[in-house]
Amino acid sequence: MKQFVFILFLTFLISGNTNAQRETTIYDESKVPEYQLPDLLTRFNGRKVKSEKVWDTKRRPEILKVFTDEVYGKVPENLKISDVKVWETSDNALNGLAIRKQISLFFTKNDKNLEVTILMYLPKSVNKAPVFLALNFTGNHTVCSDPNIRLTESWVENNPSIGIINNRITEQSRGSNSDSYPIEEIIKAGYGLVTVYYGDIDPDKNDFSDGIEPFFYKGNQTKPNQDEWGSIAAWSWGLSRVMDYLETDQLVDSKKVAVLGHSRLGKTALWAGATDQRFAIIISNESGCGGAALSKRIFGETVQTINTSFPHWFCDNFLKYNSNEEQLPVDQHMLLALIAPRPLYVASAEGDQWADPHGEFLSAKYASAIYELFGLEGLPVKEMPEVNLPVMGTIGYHIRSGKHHLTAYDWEQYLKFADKHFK
Ligand code: GTR
Repeated sequence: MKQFVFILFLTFLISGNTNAQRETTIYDESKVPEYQLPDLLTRFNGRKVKSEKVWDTKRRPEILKVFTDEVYGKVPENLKISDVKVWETSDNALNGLAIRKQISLFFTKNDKNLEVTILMYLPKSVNKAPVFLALNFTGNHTVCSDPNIRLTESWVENNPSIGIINNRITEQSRGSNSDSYPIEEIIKAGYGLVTVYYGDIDPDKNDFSDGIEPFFYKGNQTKPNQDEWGSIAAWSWGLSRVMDYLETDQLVDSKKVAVLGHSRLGKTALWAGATDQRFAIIISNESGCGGAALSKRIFGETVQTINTSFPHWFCDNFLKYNSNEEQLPVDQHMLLALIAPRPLYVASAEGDQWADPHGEFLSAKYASAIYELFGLEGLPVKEMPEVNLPVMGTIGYHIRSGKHHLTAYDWEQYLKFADKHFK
């Protein structure tokens, strides 16, 4: 009996230790616990995937289903754009360099209305322009100091340093995020920039009473069901609706839309690329946990940390994997593989260990197996490249010096990558 109690006590100590370990963030490569990744080329029934056809018709759909049901959540119903309003088209923007266009998409259902405003800058020199489509964090007017950009009326997270008070923006924040959007360089390279404030689609807070989700509630429902969308899936749904609009706009080449996002919006760009194959290039800037970084590799942010800090980003089913990543039937290299054979760029920053740069790189490396199935080179290297030495195959990757941010350096690489695949 004594022995039994002692063993019980030992078990308690050991499991206590494991949990304690999980509470401290791992930033040391030698402390990463062992993990096993599901094989991309083995179906859940154990059969091997040997052809593009089996990938497209069997393996890809089963992986997409797990990500939908267990990670990001289902879109409950279809909802089309109810109305489009073009506020303006000016061919004299940025000192005559660009066309500026501002359009609102309206979504209406029962007594609910949502307005999502698109800002576009397009090169005058290109007939139907290839574009980068990027959601932004604090309103369209923050991407450029252009006084003609309309101000959003949606909820915005408070930031008194740029005059965002009572969750409303003011003039003070105009242009405040322009270092992340080198619009002139983009235009001079022959591309357009299309941007939308992500909070127009769904305000980024743990509250499902606003944004697009309530449009689909049934009866007394107050939040999505546990396999239904969190905010990431809602934002990427919004990207697809912007794509619906772009397909109708004569100024844009909708076959050449590169969807790009930074951080939580990088996770969103990846999910948009996985769920909507109209996006021709997918770019994830420092998307980290729930984005490009592997979840089963415990380093930096973990499933538990992200679900605790941002309980509204994923579907509730994802909570099952808090400190339990080994039970996840998928990992993020499989999300990247859903983008194949389309070009994909994954970027990390040396000063962004929270996002696990090595885990982002490994994910891109393992996803390469599916690009190879298509006869393409995925990542052109097997080992992580040096800092500031980008590599570009059909999958591109870089780790740059500096912190968690979307920078001009990142854009330089994305423009080269787009040239490589679009021109
Ligand atoms: C962090 C979060 C990351 C990343 C980032 C961002 O706090 O832990 O997953 O998404 O926010 O979006 O800025």
